[in-house]
Amino acid sequence: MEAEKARDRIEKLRAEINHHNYRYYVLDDPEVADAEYDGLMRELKALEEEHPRFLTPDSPTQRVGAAPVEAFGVVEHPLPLLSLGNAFSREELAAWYNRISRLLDGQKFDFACEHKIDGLAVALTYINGKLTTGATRGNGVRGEDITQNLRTVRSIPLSVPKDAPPRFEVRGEVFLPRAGFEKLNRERAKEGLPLFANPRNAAAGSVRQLDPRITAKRPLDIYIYMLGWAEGKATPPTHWETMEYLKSLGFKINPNNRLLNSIEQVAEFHHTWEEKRESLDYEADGIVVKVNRLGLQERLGNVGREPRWSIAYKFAAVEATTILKSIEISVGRTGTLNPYAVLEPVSVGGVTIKHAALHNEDDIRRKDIRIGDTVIVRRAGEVIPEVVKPIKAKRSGKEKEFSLPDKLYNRERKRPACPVCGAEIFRPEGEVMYYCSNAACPAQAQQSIEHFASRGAMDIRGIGESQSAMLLKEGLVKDVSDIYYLKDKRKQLLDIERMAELSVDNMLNAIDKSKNKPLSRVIFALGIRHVGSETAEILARRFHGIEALAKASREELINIEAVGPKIADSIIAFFREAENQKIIRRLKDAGVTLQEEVKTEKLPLAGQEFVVTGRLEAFSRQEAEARIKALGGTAKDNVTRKTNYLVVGAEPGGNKLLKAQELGTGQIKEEELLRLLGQK
Ligand code: 5U1
Repeated sequence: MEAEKARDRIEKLRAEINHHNYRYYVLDDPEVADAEYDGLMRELKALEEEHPRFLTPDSPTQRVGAAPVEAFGVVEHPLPLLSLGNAFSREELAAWYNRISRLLDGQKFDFACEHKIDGLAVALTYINGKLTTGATRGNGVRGEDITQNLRTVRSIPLSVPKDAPPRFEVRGEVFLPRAGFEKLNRERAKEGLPLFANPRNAAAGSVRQLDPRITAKRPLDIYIYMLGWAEGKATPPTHWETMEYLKSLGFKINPNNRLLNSIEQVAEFHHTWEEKRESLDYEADGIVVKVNRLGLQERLGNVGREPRWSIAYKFAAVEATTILKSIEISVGRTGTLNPYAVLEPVSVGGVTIKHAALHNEDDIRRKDIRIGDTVIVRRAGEVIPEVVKPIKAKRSGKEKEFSLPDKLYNRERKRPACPVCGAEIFRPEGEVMYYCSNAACPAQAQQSIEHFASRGAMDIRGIGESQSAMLLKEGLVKDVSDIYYLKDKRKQLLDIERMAELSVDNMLNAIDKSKNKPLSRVIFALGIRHVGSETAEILARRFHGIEALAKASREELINIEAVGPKIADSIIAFFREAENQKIIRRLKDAGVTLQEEVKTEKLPLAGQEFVVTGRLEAFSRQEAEARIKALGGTAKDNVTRKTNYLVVGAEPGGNKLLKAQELGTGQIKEEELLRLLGQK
């Protein structure tokens, strides 16, 4: 066929196939028989083979999967993907509702309710009508680039209509329907391959395949659950209308979603689906409740990494009964002595459980849990399984009560002792945990060192569990800073049994290389309580250096969107500790990156502080803040003397306006902001 004609036919065929894909995979309502669809696909493939220059990545023929990759790239999310707080009971739901009602001054509002699907959260970016990036949630700030894999998911549109916003991102949950999961496991059983424990693991395993052709063979599906951000076109003012809008663009939206107008209806929705959840073709572990109006969502904002305007109201967790064989104690990184249950292995909702949390001694006593008891264990979502309660009716009389000091009684020392270092244990007044009294306890030091060197932190290959233990035992390190002085102890390292010259040199090289890891990694590696990798990134971006972070006031810290009082207090306590100050000094002397160059001076909004209030037309508030930051400015939640501009959108919050008037802060409209951002 001549080129011109072939191109026209290719375009027609693609449009027709995309339409049938949409009918089949999104609406679940096909218009043509399989044979007819296959015929169209065959014709398109043949034409693309004949005219390869007309092949494009968004062609429906490309859903079979691109070539394998060696590793996934990293995608920085322009706006973090938030996680959700949980409610486990009607009371906790009511407490959430009362809290936000108070914050909204008693104003009435609607709720959008959806199933919380147990799958894998992803973000899909569309630019000029085409799917350009698909990424995992990762730590919320950075995810993995799995675009090629997501292209194979038939219900993800590869292109959207021309009238869609020129740039936008949607977020959703990729999952494996139960039927697909069972079929996949049947096939794997036939091939003698290990089976997936549950649909979630199977979905995650399928999406994170380095070979997209394998992903293409898995019957993955998606429901889109929110618009992340959009630019260049106004989008609707409520979540519900946004979902309708996304549906009109071809995205798959869960037909079980409901718009409800009272908290009683929300509870009813939860109750109905808790009873009927087995009838769903996907696994759901609860419902997600969202305040419908986006303006109100913005007013409520986030606390830490969780939005105040949404909550996951979980279904009752999956439970099983088993025998509690013993209670053992592990020593945490902060010296806590953590009791945990050793169980007769049991399958709970498809996952085999051998250990479960027991929290603390008071909890064990309150629940009257005894060694030898038949117990109920519960697994809810991602959290560590826990022992719920004993079944007292099954007792034989031989069960033993547990006491932590008795368990840790050391005959030689004639007192309870830390199971790792033998030091005294203590329980501070008013606290539920026992602690090891030895700040240099190898368990603490060892876990700190392991964490410091781990892949997500300083990524020092060659320092893992056994090497950390060995370095401590030999007295070559006492804390994490000593790692950087090991190069002076090469001879001692070589003297150690099992340390070959090559592995010593590899380790020393890896240590040297790690000095250049970005500041965010160092902050995470320090192991400050409650500071995960995501918070560490945010802190690094905000402070650019350890010294500035160490000097930050509680108020300054709390004002950062991702930092709540718990994290702020933990950061302050960490830097107040003399031992930690010494570690920081030694890291600095060794040349570890503790300061990052601030490049913002040359950026147009450097030194300018913005607060946004109300709804903006061109983009969401979060997106506006991200763009301000990208140009070197800062964006804050509250107006203070330091604020340069209050950006006033539609339905602005009264408090911010009042404060700005009181302080004489400059107020600008969205148009002016667009100009400052160079978009007008
Ligand atoms: N259905 C649904 N799942 N889900 C998960 N909606 C939804 N929303 C989420 C998450 C984490 O987060 C937003 C509320 C921020």
